[in-house]
Amino acid sequence: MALERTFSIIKPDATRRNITGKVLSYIEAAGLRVVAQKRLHLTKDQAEGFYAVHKERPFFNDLVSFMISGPVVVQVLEGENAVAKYREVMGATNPANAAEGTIRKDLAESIEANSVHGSDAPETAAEEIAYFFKDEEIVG
Ligand code: IDP
Repeated sequence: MALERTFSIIKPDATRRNITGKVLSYIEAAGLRVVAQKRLHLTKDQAEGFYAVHKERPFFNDLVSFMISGPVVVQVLEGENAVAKYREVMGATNPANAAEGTIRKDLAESIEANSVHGSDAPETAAEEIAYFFKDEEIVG
């Protein structure tokens, strides 16, 4: 199968607890490679733009506030079936429903502060990667 790329965010609850390396260990154990990575503090505009698809949802304002509450680590992950594989490694949105051994089951704090974001489809992945990275910043 061809290599695929997905977009990941290690969220502020994880940077606050200094467990970005722990999150990364799940990613690498799943056979995904980090081919681009940077730490940044999202602006309100960036966070609102990134989550624009959720702007009518009741949790939108809280989600944006949470995402700008501390630094994040944005990443491009590469591997076979990377989009679906990362969703599997992340686990369900609500850590209470996440499967054993997933990032969210083991590390997340709540349905909002759930430690990681991962693209939900290859098309979304391409858009999300382009939102944060230039082509030359991705080294496969
Ligand atoms: P996903 O991150 O598992 O793809 P989405 O439904 O796309 O889940 O939601 C985006 C993010 O919004 C979640 O990761 C979580 O941080 C937050 N979120 C989703 N549902 C709720 C909720 O019911 N209350 C608070 N925050 C939520």
